[in-house]
Amino acid sequence: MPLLRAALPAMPVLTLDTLQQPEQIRYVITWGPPPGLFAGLPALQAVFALGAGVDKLLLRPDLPATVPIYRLLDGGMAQQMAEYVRLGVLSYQRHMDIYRRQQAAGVWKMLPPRLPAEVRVGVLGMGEIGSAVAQALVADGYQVSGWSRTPRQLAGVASYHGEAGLGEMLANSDVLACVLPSTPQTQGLLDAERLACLPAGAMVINAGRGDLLDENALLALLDSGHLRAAQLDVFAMEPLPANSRLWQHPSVTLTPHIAAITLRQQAVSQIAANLQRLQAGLAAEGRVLRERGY
Ligand code: NDP
Ligand code: OXD
Repeated sequence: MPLLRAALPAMPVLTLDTLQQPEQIRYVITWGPPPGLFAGLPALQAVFALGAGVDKLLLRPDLPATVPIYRLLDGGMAQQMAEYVRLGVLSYQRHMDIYRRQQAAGVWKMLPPRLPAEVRVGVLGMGEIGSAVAQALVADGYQVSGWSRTPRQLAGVASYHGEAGLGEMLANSDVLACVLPSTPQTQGLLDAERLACLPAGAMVINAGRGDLLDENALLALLDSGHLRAAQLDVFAMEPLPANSRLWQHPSVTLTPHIAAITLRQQAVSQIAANLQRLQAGLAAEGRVLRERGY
Protein backbone atom coordinates (compact mmCIF):
# COMPACT_ATOMS: atom_id res chain seq x y z
CA MET A 1 0.00 0.00 0.00
CA PRO A 2 2.76 2.58 0.77
CA LEU A 3 4.25 1.87 -2.68
CA LEU A 4 0.93 2.54 -4.35
CA ARG A 5 0.29 5.70 -2.35
CA ALA A 6 3.77 6.95 -3.23
CA ALA A 7 3.19 6.19 -6.92
CA LEU A 8 -0.23 7.89 -6.95
CA PRO A 9 0.08 10.83 -4.53
CA ALA A 10 -2.94 12.66 -5.98
CA MET A 11 -5.31 9.69 -5.76
CA PRO A 12 -6.92 8.48 -2.53
CA VAL A 13 -6.03 4.81 -2.13
CA LEU A 14 -8.24 2.71 0.13
CA THR A 15 -8.02 -0.88 1.32
CA LEU A 16 -10.96 -3.18 1.99
CA ASP A 17 -10.52 -2.47 5.72
CA THR A 18 -10.73 1.27 5.19
CA LEU A 19 -13.34 1.21 2.44
CA GLN A 20 -15.85 4.03 2.84
CA GLN A 21 -18.35 5.35 0.31
CA PRO A 22 -18.02 2.35 -2.01
CA GLU A 23 -20.31 4.15 -4.44
CA GLN A 24 -17.36 6.44 -5.24
CA ILE A 25 -14.78 3.74 -6.03
CA ARG A 26 -13.66 3.99 -9.64
CA TYR A 27 -10.78 1.55 -9.83
CA VAL A 28 -10.00 -1.74 -8.11
CA ILE A 29 -6.54 -3.30 -7.94
CA THR A 30 -6.87 -6.93 -6.96
CA TRP A 31 -5.89 -10.58 -7.26
CA GLY A 32 -8.64 -12.47 -5.43
CA PRO A 33 -11.37 -10.05 -4.37
CA PRO A 34 -14.06 -11.26 -1.92
CA PRO A 35 -17.23 -12.61 -3.53
CA GLY A 36 -19.76 -9.93 -4.39
CA LEU A 37 -17.33 -7.01 -3.99
CA PHE A 38 -17.88 -5.57 -7.45
CA ALA A 39 -21.68 -5.61 -7.11
CA GLY A 40 -21.40 -2.88 -4.47
CA LEU A 41 -19.26 -0.56 -6.63
CA PRO A 42 -21.64 1.20 -9.05
CA ALA A 43 -19.02 3.75 -10.25
CA LEU A 44 -16.41 1.10 -11.10
CA GLN A 45 -14.54 2.03 -14.28
CA ALA A 46 -11.71 -0.51 -14.44
CA VAL A 47 -10.16 -3.46 -12.63
CA PHE A 48 -6.38 -3.99 -12.53
CA ALA A 49 -5.27 -7.57 -11.96
CA LEU A 50 -2.16 -8.11 -9.86
CA GLY A 51 -1.12 -10.93 -12.15
CA ALA A 52 -0.94 -12.06 -15.76
CA GLY A 53 -3.74 -14.64 -15.80
CA VAL A 54 -7.27 -13.33 -15.37
CA ASP A 55 -9.28 -16.54 -15.72
CA LYS A 56 -10.80 -16.19 -12.22
CA LEU A 57 -11.73 -12.53 -12.71
CA LEU A 58 -13.41 -13.32 -16.02
CA LEU A 59 -15.66 -15.82 -14.26
CA ARG A 60 -16.86 -13.33 -11.64
CA PRO A 61 -20.63 -13.00 -11.84
CA ASP A 62 -20.51 -9.67 -9.95
CA LEU A 63 -18.14 -7.99 -12.42
CA PRO A 64 -20.10 -6.43 -15.30
CA ALA A 65 -18.74 -7.32 -18.75
CA THR A 66 -18.66 -3.60 -19.54
CA VAL A 67 -15.93 -2.95 -16.95
CA PRO A 68 -12.51 -3.38 -18.58
CA ILE A 69 -9.92 -5.60 -16.93
CA TYR A 70 -6.22 -4.79 -17.26
CA ARG A 71 -3.59 -7.40 -16.44
CA LEU A 72 0.13 -7.24 -15.76
CA LEU A 73 2.32 -7.39 -18.84
CA ASP A 74 5.44 -9.26 -17.73
CA GLY A 75 6.26 -7.08 -14.71
CA GLY A 76 9.30 -9.24 -13.98
CA MET A 77 7.35 -12.49 -14.31
CA ALA A 78 8.74 -13.44 -17.73
CA GLN A 79 12.29 -13.75 -16.40
CA GLN A 80 11.14 -15.77 -13.40
CA MET A 81 9.18 -18.08 -15.67
CA ALA A 82 12.15 -18.47 -17.98
CA GLU A 83 14.23 -19.50 -14.95
CA TYR A 84 11.57 -21.96 -13.83
CA VAL A 85 11.32 -23.62 -17.24
CA ARG A 86 15.11 -23.64 -17.71
CA LEU A 87 15.47 -25.42 -14.35
CA GLY A 88 13.26 -28.22 -15.64
CA VAL A 89 14.83 -28.39 -19.09
CA LEU A 90 18.36 -28.40 -17.69
CA SER A 91 17.46 -31.11 -15.20
CA TYR A 92 16.04 -33.17 -18.07
CA GLN A 93 19.02 -32.58 -20.35
CA ARG A 94 21.52 -33.47 -17.59
CA HIS A 95 19.43 -36.48 -16.44
CA MET A 96 19.16 -35.09 -12.90
CA ASP A 97 15.74 -36.68 -12.37
CA ILE A 98 17.14 -40.09 -13.27
CA TYR A 99 20.24 -39.59 -11.12
CA ARG A 100 18.00 -38.64 -8.15
CA ARG A 101 16.15 -41.92 -8.54
CA GLN A 102 19.42 -43.81 -8.96
CA GLN A 103 20.70 -42.18 -5.77
CA ALA A 104 17.62 -43.28 -3.86
CA ALA A 105 18.24 -46.82 -5.09
CA GLY A 106 22.00 -46.71 -4.39
CA VAL A 107 22.79 -47.09 -8.09
CA TRP A 108 26.10 -45.76 -9.55
CA LYS A 109 25.53 -45.61 -13.31
CA MET A 110 26.67 -43.03 -15.85
CA LEU A 111 24.26 -42.07 -18.59
CA PRO A 112 25.38 -40.91 -22.04
CA PRO A 113 25.67 -37.10 -22.15
CA ARG A 114 23.07 -35.14 -24.06
CA LEU A 115 23.86 -31.68 -25.45
CA PRO A 116 21.35 -28.79 -25.45
CA ALA A 117 21.22 -28.89 -29.26
CA GLU A 118 19.96 -32.47 -28.98
CA VAL A 119 16.97 -31.53 -26.81
CA ARG A 120 13.77 -30.27 -28.46
CA VAL A 121 11.63 -27.98 -26.28
CA GLY A 122 8.09 -27.02 -27.23
CA VAL A 123 6.61 -23.95 -25.54
CA LEU A 124 2.81 -23.69 -25.40
CA GLY A 125 1.87 -20.01 -25.30
CA MET A 126 4.02 -17.40 -26.96
CA GLY A 127 2.79 -14.23 -25.33
CA GLU A 128 4.56 -11.89 -22.90
CA ILE A 129 5.84 -14.79 -20.84
CA GLY A 130 6.09 -17.65 -23.36
CA SER A 131 8.13 -15.66 -25.83
CA ALA A 132 10.64 -14.74 -23.11
CA VAL A 133 10.83 -18.40 -22.09
CA ALA A 134 11.43 -19.45 -25.70
CA GLN A 135 14.13 -16.81 -26.19
CA ALA A 136 15.96 -17.88 -23.03
CA LEU A 137 15.91 -21.50 -24.22
CA VAL A 138 17.22 -20.50 -27.66
CA ALA A 139 20.06 -18.64 -25.92
CA ASP A 140 20.83 -21.84 -23.98
CA GLY A 141 21.23 -23.73 -27.25
CA TYR A 142 18.08 -25.89 -27.22
CA GLN A 143 15.96 -26.61 -30.28
CA VAL A 144 12.90 -24.51 -29.52
CA SER A 145 9.44 -24.42 -31.01
CA GLY A 146 6.45 -22.37 -29.88
CA TRP A 147 2.68 -22.66 -30.21
CA SER A 148 0.17 -19.83 -30.16
CA ARG A 149 -3.37 -19.10 -31.31
CA THR A 150 -2.25 -16.77 -34.08
CA PRO A 151 1.00 -17.10 -36.07
CA ARG A 152 4.03 -15.62 -34.28
CA GLN A 153 7.58 -15.09 -35.50
CA LEU A 154 10.46 -15.23 -33.05
CA ALA A 155 14.11 -15.54 -34.05
CA GLY A 156 15.38 -19.08 -33.65
CA VAL A 157 11.97 -20.49 -32.72
CA ALA A 158 9.96 -22.80 -35.01
CA SER A 159 6.45 -21.38 -34.78
CA TYR A 160 3.25 -23.40 -34.81
CA HIS A 161 -0.36 -22.42 -34.38
CA GLY A 162 -3.77 -24.02 -34.50
CA GLU A 163 -4.75 -27.66 -33.98
CA ALA A 164 -2.60 -29.08 -36.81
CA GLY A 165 0.43 -27.17 -35.60
CA LEU A 166 -0.09 -28.49 -32.07
CA GLY A 167 0.03 -32.16 -33.14
CA GLU A 168 3.26 -31.61 -35.03
CA MET A 169 4.87 -29.72 -32.18
CA LEU A 170 3.88 -32.29 -29.55
CA ALA A 171 5.34 -35.13 -31.61
CA ASN A 172 8.65 -33.27 -31.73
CA SER A 173 8.99 -32.04 -28.14
CA ASP A 174 11.28 -33.84 -25.71
CA VAL A 175 10.20 -31.27 -23.14
CA LEU A 176 6.81 -29.58 -23.35
CA ALA A 177 6.55 -26.35 -21.35
CA CYS A 178 3.06 -24.93 -20.96
CA VAL A 179 2.56 -21.25 -20.17
CA LEU A 180 -0.87 -20.83 -21.70
CA PRO A 181 -3.73 -18.92 -20.11
CA SER A 182 -6.83 -20.83 -19.04
CA THR A 183 -9.65 -20.08 -21.48
CA PRO A 184 -12.62 -22.11 -22.69
CA GLN A 185 -10.39 -23.13 -25.65
CA THR A 186 -7.33 -24.17 -23.65
CA GLN A 187 -8.99 -25.91 -20.66
CA GLY A 188 -8.33 -29.65 -20.90
CA LEU A 189 -5.95 -29.13 -23.82
CA LEU A 190 -3.35 -31.52 -22.44
CA ASP A 191 -5.57 -34.59 -22.28
CA ALA A 192 -4.59 -38.27 -22.52
CA GLU A 193 -4.59 -38.25 -26.31
CA ARG A 194 -2.41 -35.17 -26.72
CA LEU A 195 -0.01 -36.14 -23.93
CA ALA A 196 0.43 -39.53 -25.61
CA CYS A 197 1.58 -37.70 -28.78
CA LEU A 198 4.74 -36.65 -26.95
CA PRO A 199 7.75 -38.81 -27.79
CA ALA A 200 8.58 -41.67 -25.42
CA GLY A 201 10.72 -40.38 -22.57
CA ALA A 202 9.43 -36.80 -22.77
CA MET A 203 8.97 -34.38 -19.89
CA VAL A 204 6.01 -32.09 -19.20
CA ILE A 205 6.28 -28.73 -17.46
CA ASN A 206 3.04 -26.92 -16.62
CA ALA A 207 3.21 -23.41 -15.20
CA GLY A 208 0.21 -21.97 -17.07
CA ARG A 209 -2.92 -23.09 -15.25
CA GLY A 210 -3.85 -26.41 -13.68
CA ASP A 211 -7.04 -26.92 -15.67
CA LEU A 212 -5.06 -27.11 -18.93
CA LEU A 213 -3.73 -30.54 -17.96
CA ASP A 214 -5.49 -33.82 -17.19
CA GLU A 215 -3.59 -34.84 -14.03
CA ASN A 216 -4.84 -38.45 -14.11
CA ALA A 217 -3.79 -38.86 -17.74
CA LEU A 218 -0.38 -37.46 -16.87
CA LEU A 219 -0.02 -39.86 -13.94
CA ALA A 220 -1.02 -42.82 -16.14
CA LEU A 221 1.63 -41.90 -18.73
CA LEU A 222 4.26 -41.43 -16.02
CA ASP A 223 3.30 -44.79 -14.49
CA SER A 224 3.55 -46.54 -17.84
CA GLY A 225 6.96 -44.96 -18.44
CA HIS A 226 5.89 -43.25 -21.67
CA LEU A 227 6.61 -39.91 -19.98
CA ARG A 228 9.82 -39.59 -18.00
CA ALA A 229 9.14 -36.61 -15.75
CA ALA A 230 6.84 -33.73 -14.91
CA GLN A 231 7.47 -30.38 -13.25
CA LEU A 232 4.20 -28.82 -12.14
CA ASP A 233 3.53 -25.42 -10.60
CA VAL A 234 -0.23 -25.19 -11.14
CA PHE A 235 -3.00 -27.68 -10.40
CA ALA A 236 -6.66 -28.30 -11.07
CA MET A 237 -7.23 -27.65 -7.36
CA GLU A 238 -4.93 -25.37 -5.35
CA PRO A 239 -3.60 -26.02 -2.80
CA LEU A 240 -3.03 -29.49 -4.26
CA PRO A 241 -5.20 -31.87 -2.17
CA ALA A 242 -3.26 -34.00 0.31
CA ASN A 243 -4.54 -37.19 -1.30
CA SER A 244 -3.26 -36.36 -4.78
CA ARG A 245 -0.89 -39.01 -6.09
CA LEU A 246 1.21 -36.22 -7.60
CA TRP A 247 2.69 -35.44 -4.15
CA GLN A 248 4.49 -38.76 -3.87
CA HIS A 249 5.13 -39.67 -7.48
CA PRO A 250 8.88 -40.25 -8.01
CA SER A 251 8.76 -38.70 -11.49
CA VAL A 252 7.03 -35.49 -10.38
CA THR A 253 8.58 -32.29 -9.07
CA LEU A 254 5.96 -29.91 -7.82
CA THR A 255 5.94 -26.34 -6.57
CA PRO A 256 3.13 -24.30 -4.97
CA HIS A 257 2.29 -21.87 -7.80
CA ILE A 258 5.51 -19.89 -7.49
CA ALA A 259 6.94 -20.12 -11.00
CA ALA A 260 6.55 -16.38 -11.50
CA ILE A 261 5.42 -14.24 -8.61
CA THR A 262 4.08 -10.71 -8.84
CA LEU A 263 6.85 -8.28 -7.94
CA ARG A 264 5.43 -5.39 -5.94
CA GLN A 265 7.48 -2.53 -7.33
CA GLN A 266 7.03 -3.57 -10.97
CA ALA A 267 3.32 -4.20 -10.49
CA VAL A 268 2.73 -0.85 -8.77
CA SER A 269 4.72 1.07 -11.41
CA GLN A 270 2.81 -0.59 -14.23
CA ILE A 271 -0.61 -0.09 -12.65
CA ALA A 272 0.13 3.51 -11.63
CA ALA A 273 1.27 4.34 -15.18
CA ASN A 274 -1.90 2.76 -16.54
CA LEU A 275 -4.10 4.71 -14.12
CA GLN A 276 -2.39 7.91 -15.13
CA ARG A 277 -3.03 7.06 -18.79
CA LEU A 278 -6.70 6.52 -18.08
CA GLN A 279 -6.91 9.77 -16.12
CA ALA A 280 -5.35 11.57 -19.09
CA GLY A 281 -7.95 10.04 -21.42
CA LEU A 282 -5.43 7.67 -23.01
CA ALA A 283 -5.74 3.91 -23.56
CA ALA A 284 -4.24 1.79 -20.79
CA GLU A 285 -2.02 -1.20 -21.60
CA GLY A 286 -2.76 -4.87 -20.98
CA ARG A 287 -6.48 -4.78 -21.60
CA VAL A 288 -7.98 -8.23 -21.47
CA LEU A 289 -10.09 -9.14 -24.47
CA ARG A 290 -13.08 -10.88 -22.93
CA GLU A 291 -14.15 -12.45 -26.21
CA ARG A 292 -10.87 -14.36 -26.53
CA GLY A 293 -10.63 -15.10 -22.80
CA TYR A 294 -7.18 -13.62 -22.07
P1 NDP B 1 -0.31 -13.57 -22.93
O1 NDP B 1 -1.75 -13.21 -23.07
O2 NDP B 1 0.69 -12.53 -23.21
O3 NDP B 1 0.02 -14.81 -23.89
C1 NDP B 1 -0.85 -15.89 -24.00
C2 NDP B 1 -0.32 -16.80 -25.10
O4 NDP B 1 -1.16 -17.95 -25.17
C3 NDP B 1 -0.37 -16.13 -26.48
O5 NDP B 1 0.74 -16.52 -27.26
C4 NDP B 1 -1.65 -16.70 -27.07
O6 NDP B 1 -1.68 -16.76 -28.49
C5 NDP B 1 -1.61 -18.11 -26.51
N1 NDP B 1 -2.94 -18.69 -26.55
C6 NDP B 1 -4.07 -18.29 -25.93
N2 NDP B 1 -5.11 -19.08 -26.29
C7 NDP B 1 -4.62 -19.98 -27.15
C8 NDP B 1 -5.20 -21.05 -27.88
N3 NDP B 1 -6.51 -21.34 -27.80
N4 NDP B 1 -4.42 -21.77 -28.70
C9 NDP B 1 -3.09 -21.48 -28.82
N5 NDP B 1 -2.47 -20.47 -28.15
C10 NDP B 1 -3.24 -19.74 -27.33
O7 NDP B 1 -0.15 -14.16 -21.46
P2 NDP B 1 1.17 -14.19 -20.57
O8 NDP B 1 2.28 -14.73 -21.38
O9 NDP B 1 1.36 -12.90 -19.89
O10 NDP B 1 0.74 -15.27 -19.45
C11 NDP B 1 0.38 -16.57 -19.83
C12 NDP B 1 -0.21 -17.32 -18.66
O11 NDP B 1 0.81 -17.74 -17.76
C13 NDP B 1 -1.17 -16.55 -17.75
O12 NDP B 1 -2.44 -16.43 -18.35
C14 NDP B 1 -1.19 -17.41 -16.51
O13 NDP B 1 -2.17 -18.41 -16.64
C15 NDP B 1 0.19 -18.06 -16.52
N6 NDP B 1 1.03 -17.53 -15.43
C16 NDP B 1 1.42 -18.40 -14.45
C17 NDP B 1 2.24 -17.95 -13.45
C18 NDP B 1 2.75 -18.89 -12.40
O14 NDP B 1 3.37 -18.45 -11.44
N7 NDP B 1 2.53 -20.18 -12.54
C19 NDP B 1 2.67 -16.55 -13.35
C20 NDP B 1 2.22 -15.74 -14.44
C21 NDP B 1 1.43 -16.22 -15.45
P3 NDP B 1 -1.56 -15.42 -29.39
O15 NDP B 1 -0.09 -15.07 -29.34
O16 NDP B 1 -2.00 -15.85 -30.73
O17 NDP B 1 -2.43 -14.39 -28.73
C1 OXD C 1 -0.44 -14.97 -12.65
C2 OXD C 1 -0.07 -15.98 -11.66
O1 OXD C 1 -1.26 -15.26 -13.53
O2 OXD C 1 0.68 -15.66 -10.71
O3 OXD C 1 0.09 -13.85 -12.57
O4 OXD C 1 -0.47 -17.14 -11.78
